[in-house]
Amino acid sequence: MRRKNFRATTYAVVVLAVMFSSLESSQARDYRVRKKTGGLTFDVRINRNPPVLGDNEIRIAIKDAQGNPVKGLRVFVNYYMPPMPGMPPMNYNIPAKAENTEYRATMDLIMTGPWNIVLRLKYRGRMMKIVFPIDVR
Ligand SMILES: [Cu+2]
Repeated sequence: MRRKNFRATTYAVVVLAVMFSSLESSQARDYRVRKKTGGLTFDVRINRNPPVLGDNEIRIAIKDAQGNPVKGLRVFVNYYMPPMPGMPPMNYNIPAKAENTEYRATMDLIMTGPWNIVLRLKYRGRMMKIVFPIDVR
């Protein structure tokens, strides 16, 4: 797997890709995941598709069973690479900031390959967890 010092090359490729796809909306480029649990619907977007080395912004919209945005939660984003032989653990936990009807955070993904994303929050006294894998390029 490539390490972070290949980041400049990755950026150059991304810049070119963006130039050639400038007619697409930014939404079309988002990496999207929808999950439901405990009566809530989570619409998750990552602003890189596929997710890339370096900073990736994650936005989480949470709606109740009536479709109303759920505000005022404390949402935490945990992102980690499964343990691999010969690699230091890569496991990060950051709070998401509430912004309008969404929660936002920036993940610094420091290696290509498989990562897991775990969103954690408490809703009406219950701990909730959403988990999904991503493949960082
Ligand atoms: Cu690894």
